[in-house]
Amino acid sequence: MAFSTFLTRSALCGILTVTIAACGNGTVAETASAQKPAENLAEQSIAAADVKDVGAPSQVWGRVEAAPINYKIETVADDIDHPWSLAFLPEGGMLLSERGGLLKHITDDGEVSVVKDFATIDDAPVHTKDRAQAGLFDIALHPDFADNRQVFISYAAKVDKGLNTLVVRRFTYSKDGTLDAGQQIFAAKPPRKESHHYGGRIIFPGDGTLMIPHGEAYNKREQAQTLDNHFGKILRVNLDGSIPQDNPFIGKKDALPEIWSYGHRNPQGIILGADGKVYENEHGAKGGDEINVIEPGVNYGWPAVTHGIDYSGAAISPFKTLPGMRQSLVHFVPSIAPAGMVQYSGDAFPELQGDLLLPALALKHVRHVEMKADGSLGEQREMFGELDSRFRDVEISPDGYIYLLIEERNGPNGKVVRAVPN
Ligand SMILES: [Ca+2]
Repeated sequence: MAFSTFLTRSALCGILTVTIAACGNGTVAETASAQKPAENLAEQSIAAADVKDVGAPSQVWGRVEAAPINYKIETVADDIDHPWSLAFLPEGGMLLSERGGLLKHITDDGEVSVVKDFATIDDAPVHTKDRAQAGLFDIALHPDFADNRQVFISYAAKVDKGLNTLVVRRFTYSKDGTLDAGQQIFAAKPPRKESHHYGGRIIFPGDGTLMIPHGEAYNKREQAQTLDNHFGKILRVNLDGSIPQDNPFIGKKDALPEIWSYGHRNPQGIILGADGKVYENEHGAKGGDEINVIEPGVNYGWPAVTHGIDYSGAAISPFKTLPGMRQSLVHFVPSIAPAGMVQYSGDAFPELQGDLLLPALALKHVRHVEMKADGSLGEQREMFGELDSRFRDVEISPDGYIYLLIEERNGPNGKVVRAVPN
């Protein structure tokens, strides 16, 4: 069957050549109070010269206007239980992960089939927990996938004694649609009992390695500041799981050699930018979500430095900056809960070229962040707010269409939709 197509409010707006915000959407209407960026520069009282290695002051962004681009939304697949990640196959079709543990295949015509149930992996079955964050996470096709058919998949795996941990496993995905038994190349240390804050996304940073952000398990935030564990770290390993000899803490006493950067809370989006830098976003607590540029050996501050407060309203730290702890590029107040990130590249929406798109869970939109040629971040807009959905992931297809993974918070009725030019 072909993709079903329906016009959304935004598509109608497109026909009328007006912005989504002018169409009376309740969520976007709240942006009437959006502040302009010039009024939003945070921490102007902090002189960068007074502190070491903090970078420029972090910009704060609140609710913003809707992006005035023209598109229509098409449903790709529905009845998807907590979709988490999507990867486009060179032969057409795509692989999709469901947090509940199923890896699925979707044809270009929208037919869905199960490739593998990760509960059946004998030596490391998937750990899932209703209404928590554990399960099957990211799918990353090897940069030479078309030749070697290797795919890397991250997930929470069961470990002895009721514990679990983030693992990455390397598989071969055959052209006949089967996945081999695979081989585990990474397991975060030590394992945990918690089912929150895994990070979970993985990328190839372009140097023959794999980068693996790992969250601080919610309850282990102090450990994000010590190097003898993997909580609140971005890890970097070779594709066979061995340690790259240029990792920054090799040979340092009491430091794990996989660590690339530290002081992270719950990294969610990570990309290799077109400028060759690694950009990451992470959940703060209340009001502390961040976008960072990731560099080796750098301390990104959590929980000693944060722009957020705890969900209870309690302070987490009195410090928004400290010597030796890098400031984010931007932070979000209120938190948008970014769940991924892409840098747009494609022909379908030339007005988005080179910009960042962040799917947001809590504030139910996709945040469009302008990225300038020098890597600095400019204006922001909200997209797809009229869908009133929790966006788990956003991916760009080879033809430049914007694929959106939408989840139902406590139910199985998620879906994959795509935005195409109107
Ligand atoms: Ca930080």
